[in-house]
This record gives sequence, structure tokens and C-alpha cells, in this order.
Amino acid sequence: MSAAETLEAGGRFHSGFVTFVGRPNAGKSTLLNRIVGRKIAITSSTAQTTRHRLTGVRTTDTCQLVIVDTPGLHKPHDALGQELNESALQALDGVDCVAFLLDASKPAGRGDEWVAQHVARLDAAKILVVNKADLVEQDVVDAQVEAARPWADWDAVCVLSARTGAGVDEFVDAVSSLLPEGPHWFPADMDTDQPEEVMVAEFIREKILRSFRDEVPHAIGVAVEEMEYVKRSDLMRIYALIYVEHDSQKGIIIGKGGQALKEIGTQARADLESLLGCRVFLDLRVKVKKNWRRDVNQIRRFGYGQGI
Ligand SMILES: Nc1nc2c(ncn2[C@@H]2O[C@H](COP(=O)(O)OP(=O)(O)O)[C@@H](O)[C@H]2O)c(=O)[nH]1
Ligand SMILES: [Mg+2]
Repeated sequence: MSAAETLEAGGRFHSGFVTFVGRPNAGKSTLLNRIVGRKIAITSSTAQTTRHRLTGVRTTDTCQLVIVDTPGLHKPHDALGQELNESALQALDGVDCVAFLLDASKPAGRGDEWVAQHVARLDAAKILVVNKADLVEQDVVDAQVEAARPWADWDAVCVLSARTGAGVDEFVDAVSSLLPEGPHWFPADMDTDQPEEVMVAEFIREKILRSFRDEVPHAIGVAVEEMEYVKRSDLMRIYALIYVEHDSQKGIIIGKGGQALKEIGTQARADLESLLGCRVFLDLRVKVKKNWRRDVNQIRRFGYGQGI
């Protein structure tokens, strides 16, 4: 029987809110993109890549998963870190299901256990997810599962690779079976709650995260000043500002003869054209805003953490 037939035969529609938690870099945003079926969340190997709490929606004939991706939980070092933690913890309130992600390639440690302790206390279905299974042998996966098993009362255990997609359908099935009966919370054709301008700013920030090391990625904030669609040439003109904290960082982002900034622009434009489905003209400027990461108002103005 197909899913649609099951519904007609008296099965009820299931839906609910699912939160992904786990330490930075576990692969939460990659898994979200994989489940939604297109890139809505940025990813990188830099910690604190995700600064927004964002929602991705996957709707099937029988079920709707409303997935909340969070900045990873970690020990905060500054106001930005604190905001990101608050945002991640708040996202746990009242959800139907929590998926706790572990990176298979890093031995489960105290940091993971700390996150799992928050999960264990929740009145929600709990799934242990061991991600990045493509990177390790089966015995390593088994060891991760055994290490994490006592941390909470898991309703399901899933081993998968968000990168290759292996095991992801099984994970979606596991979540679906744990969700209560419920309505469509979002229209079936809607896959994210993020405004276009926020996604554009984030896609630009992703290129910076992937191009620079050390402090630079953390010191960056991106804001879209203006987006203007020119119908005649099917072109979106985008004007965006990249904020840094110090003059030296501005120099690094711009690079010799503007080369580094140009490269960021080229990479971002390619991504933005597939996001927006039209040609893109991208104007990027770099501005210094001293110590913005200590300024909660500025953090929220960017929309990071709990946003405005
Ligand atoms: N090999 C491998 N890499 C992955 C997998 N999932 C995520 N990654 C990589 O791990 C890094 C962190 O992923 P991201 O989704 O940004 O992690 P987040 O901080 O938990 O949201 C990125 O470089 C991803 O490409 C996976 O299943 N296999
Ligand atoms: Mg992320």
C-alpha cells in the first residue's frame, strides 16, 4: 500500500517539531539540507558556522517534519557564544522529537555528554544519531553507539552519513514514526521559514568561513543592504556589507589588489544564482565595526542567536 493509500484507508497525518542538537561540526546543517533536498543552511568545518536558528520543512504524503537546526552547544566565550547557546537551548522547548548528533569520526567525549544531559531531561522522543559513518569502520560506529547509549533513554538509534545520504531515509522514517498525529504546520511546498535576504547574507558568509582561518571567520557578520530584481535582464542586484572587527581583518578579507574579496564574490555569486534561479550582480563592501561580538544589540541586528 502506498503512503497516500494508507492515509485514505484511515491512517492519520502525522506532524511535529524536530530539533537537531549536538556539538558544532557534528553535521546538523548538512543533515537538514539533505532531508529538505536543497541547500537552505550553510555548512563549514569552522565551529559556530550556524548562527541562526532556522527551520527546514519536509512534507510527505503521510507526514510533515518541521526541523529546527540550531547553532551547536558549546562552552561560551563571548556574548555571541552565549546568544548562540541560548538560542540552541530555547529550540528544545516544547519539541516533539530531538535528534542528538554525534560525529562518528571523533570519539564521544565530555562535551557530547554535556549536550546529551540537556537532551535526557526533555519530555520528547529522543533519537541518537551517529553521523559521518562514511568516515569510519563499523567497529568505530559501534563504539560510539555504546558510549552514548547510557546518556539518555533513546527511542531510536540511527547511523547515517549526511554527506552521502546513506541511512537518511531510515532516519526520516524513524522520526515520522515517533511524531504525533497533527496538521500541516506549513504549506506542503514551503521548505524553510528563512527570508530570502537572510539566506543571501548567510551564503556570502559561508564563502568567507571556507576561505579564511583562525579568528577571521568568527569576526565576520554579513548584512544585505539592498536587493533589487531587474526583470528585463532576469538579474538580481545585491548590495551586501561584510562587517569585521579590526582594520587588519578588513585587509585580509579584501586581499592584495582586492583579489580575496573578488574570489569570495565569484564563489558566492554561483551559489546565489542557484538559490535565486536568476543571474546575480553582487556588490560586496567591507566595513569595520569594533567589537561587535560583544554587543548583544548588534548580534541581534544581524539576526544571529535569538535575533530581533
Ligand atoms: N565526511 C562527512 N562529512 C560530513 C558529514 N556531515 C557533515 N560533514 C562535514 O562536517 C562539517 C560540519 O558540518 P555542518 O553541517 O556545518 O555541522 P554543524 O556545525 O553541526 O551544523 C562540514 O565540513 C560538512 O561537510 C558526513 O556525513 N560525512
Ligand atoms: Mg550548523
